[in-house]
Amino acid sequence: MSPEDLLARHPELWRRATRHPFLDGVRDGSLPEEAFRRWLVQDYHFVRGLLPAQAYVLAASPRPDQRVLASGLVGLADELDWFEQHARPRGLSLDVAVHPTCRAYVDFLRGLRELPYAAQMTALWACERAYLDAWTSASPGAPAFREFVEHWTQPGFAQYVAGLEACTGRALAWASPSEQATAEQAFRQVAEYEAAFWDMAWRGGGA
Ligand code: HMH
Repeated sequence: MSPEDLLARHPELWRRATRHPFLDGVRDGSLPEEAFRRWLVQDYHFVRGLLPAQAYVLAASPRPDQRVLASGLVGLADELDWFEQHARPRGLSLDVAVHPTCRAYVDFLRGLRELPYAAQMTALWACERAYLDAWTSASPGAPAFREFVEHWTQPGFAQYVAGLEACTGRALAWASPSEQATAEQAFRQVAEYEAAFWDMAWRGGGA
């Protein structure tokens, strides 16, 4: 089982994770500002949770995977600066309650360290691949949102996702059948959390 096999085996789930009226609104400019602001604040909190979760994956990683995971940690720290810089001119406070949908996703990431390494790596890759595919669907984006579309569609980000995919491919190739099943389950959970995250940003509700 490879990362591409996972995508091919769950096309409908992946579509829901990466296609959404929120993203259509980013593309054509019809996205309500309120939904965008809700997404921005909650995504900041998501990345706040992802960074330490990824640090645990790095701690468990084999030697060939260390560079891509470590570079990703630096990238996530940069991304937090970037979110803070975007929140300020919009008058957005980042000091708000974390939405239950975001909290559940972060709790899942925090729990990854209990899983076999192949499942940890699969989840990290799926999470970033989802953003690459989702924002690509919104490309080039209406002027108001273009900078955000560019952030997750630039070649550097696509290369990072490819790096994670290579690590995931190796981990899955080494994994036992039961570890592979756990990895597939983690993939499905990430896709569900991604779909729920867009719903949360779009409608504001849904726990
Ligand atoms: C919800 N998924 C979500 N937010 C993100 N920033 C990423 C994935 C990619 O880092």
